[in-house]
Amino acid sequence: MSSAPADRGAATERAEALRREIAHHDYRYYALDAPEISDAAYDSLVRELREIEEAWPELVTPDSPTQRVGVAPTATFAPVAHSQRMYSLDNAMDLDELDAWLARVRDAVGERECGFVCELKIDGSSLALVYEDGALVRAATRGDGRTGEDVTANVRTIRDVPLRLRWDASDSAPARVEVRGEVYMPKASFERLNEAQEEAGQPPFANPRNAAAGAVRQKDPAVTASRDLATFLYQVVDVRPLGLTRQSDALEWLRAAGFRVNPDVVTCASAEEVRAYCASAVEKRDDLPYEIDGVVVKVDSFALQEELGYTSKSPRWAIAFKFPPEEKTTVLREIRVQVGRTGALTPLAEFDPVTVAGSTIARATLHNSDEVRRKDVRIGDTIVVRKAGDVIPEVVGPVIGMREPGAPEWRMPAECPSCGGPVWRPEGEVVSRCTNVGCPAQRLERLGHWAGRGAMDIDGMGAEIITRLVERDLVHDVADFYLLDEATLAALDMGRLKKDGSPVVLGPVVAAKLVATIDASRTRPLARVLFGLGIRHVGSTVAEVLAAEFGSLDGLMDAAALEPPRAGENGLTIAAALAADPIARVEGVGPTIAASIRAFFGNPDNCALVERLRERGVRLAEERSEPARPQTLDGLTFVLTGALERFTRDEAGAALKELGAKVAGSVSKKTSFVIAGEDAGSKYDKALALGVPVLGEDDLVRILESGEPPAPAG
Ligand code: 3BD
Repeated sequence: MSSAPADRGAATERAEALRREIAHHDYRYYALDAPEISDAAYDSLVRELREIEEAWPELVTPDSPTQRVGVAPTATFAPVAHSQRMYSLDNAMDLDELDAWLARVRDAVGERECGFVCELKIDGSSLALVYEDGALVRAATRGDGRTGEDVTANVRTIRDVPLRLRWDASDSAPARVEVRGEVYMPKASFERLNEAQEEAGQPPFANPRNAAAGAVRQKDPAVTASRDLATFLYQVVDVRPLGLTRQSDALEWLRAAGFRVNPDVVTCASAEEVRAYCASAVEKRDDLPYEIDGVVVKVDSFALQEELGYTSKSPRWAIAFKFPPEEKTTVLREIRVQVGRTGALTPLAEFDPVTVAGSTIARATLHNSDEVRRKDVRIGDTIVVRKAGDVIPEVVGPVIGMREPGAPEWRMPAECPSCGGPVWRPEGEVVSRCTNVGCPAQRLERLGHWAGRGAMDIDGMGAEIITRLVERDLVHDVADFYLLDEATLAALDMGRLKKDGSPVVLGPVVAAKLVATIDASRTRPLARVLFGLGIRHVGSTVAEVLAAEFGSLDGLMDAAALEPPRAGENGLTIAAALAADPIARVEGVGPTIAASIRAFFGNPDNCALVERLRERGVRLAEERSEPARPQTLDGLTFVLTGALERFTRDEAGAALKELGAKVAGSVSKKTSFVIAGEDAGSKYDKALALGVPVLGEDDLVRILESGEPPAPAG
């Protein structure tokens, strides 16, 4: 029964009162973490408001707490130009680097007093919120710092984001305020989400940061609403109209305006206090309900901030003190040996699950037997684990003092764990291999590789279905995928039973989709076919180069059929032999890869496989088309390194190639330009050493937009 007033005036008044009251309790609960009423009482207020709004739909306002999930799913997010650039932060990787920064600030500030604000560095995703006349009108992601994406509908569903500032428009609320902060997923919510992902057969998120960023970019706001996100705000963009003079005051203003501000913020009067806070913050890490990856130290005074200014990408008045990667101990239970598609045997450490940097890990690759010996890890050892780059699990080493006496050293088995075939480790190589080409584990890996993302991209053809297809003798090699029909797939027994005892089969809907994707894969670009064949040393980059050079599989096979010229014979120098080899002379290929390609096509089984693919309608040549854009970068070789903000390296490489450029994987004297993104590493150093000009992402964008080659160095 609805308790909504029957009179419109009374309904309006009651709805307004309820909204004010609910906003107040939201503030108490989310911003102050000090609720005044029970959850049940709060729910009752919301329910009453909802009933009034149902009875009087014209009384619904956009900032009503009932309207958080308001709009239908969208296909894309509109770009939003940030009113002021969202800068990056420089990192201090240890206390020495922090000291160096503090000293630089001291030099610039001189004798004047200089306080600092230390904030925990929340490991989430940045967000910019715009309020007009007190109401939330826009929420945007950071994007590349200049342009973000409009995620307003999604951010409205985050419960701690106020839909209105805590002032009436008549009060001190300025006409337009922009605030910035971090949206994150609490550790507990992240664990729950990943459990649900697993139950639904979906891949888990690597860490809470990725999960939060993903939740904010959901097509459907209802999904974002279900993800339990939270925020901490740390910046008021235009402080002058508000009369704020320091960061500590800005944080106070944010609190008063109704935002959540991290409670662990401290102001420090001296460099010593900053150092002490940073050194001790590491200890907090495990006890907090959310992930942090460091401390952000900021000069408190806005006047001093302005004096210190900015570098091309970050403020000089702030620094991120990064924690060392978190390390945990656990017990190594097993070293399992995995068989790869080329027969390579990889030892895999399996240990008791531990939570590291926000997610639970239970295994890590040990790469090869040399690595196991070098680390000297033994089954039963207590081991130290961490996440490299905060994503990839890694075994650091054993805690030797806790080793059981007599624990034996680990050895690579002499037989393949999948087929029992002989294991061989060539002289001078680190990798042991199963030498049986018929090895079932290798076959499954080869089939999976062909169907995989970087290769023929047969979406839906996962490990489980492939295993069943092989078991049922329906697929022996990759060409057999192209013989599968809907009826066969629909009836495929998945090896499980339903509750009623009948076998689970793939079914007609999935089967029809799968047949369509298999068919679509017949016309993938040649490079993907080449990569999919799984020729040793032919990764996706080499495959691209080969496809561009030879244009067809036949072209490559013809070149491979030629006996390669040998250095030393007929007085041939190494360079001359290389130049005379049509495969090895291709930039980025070389003699090792050429030999591997010849070995592959020298095997009649592989040639027969190629013929079967041809017969079954797989396109084995490049689709010839005129270049769409003038080839203005012809003759230039680029190397991409570091993380770009606006595209992936693959996308940037493809765009450069469209203009006729070559894209290489490593820096040499032949490199024309290096494009360095964020955290560029050794390639950047090598470019500097060789005097190769280094360009930034902005230069790259200019090149791609104008089609003009960059100006030469100098
Ligand atoms: C936090 C910049 C400044 C306003 C620039 C000084 C780099 C992510 O808790 N302050 C914080 C936090 C992040 C910040 C600033 N204060 N910038 C801050 C930040 N308490 N995480 N960040 N960001 C936010 C970034 N994000 C993605 C890619 C590159 N940079």
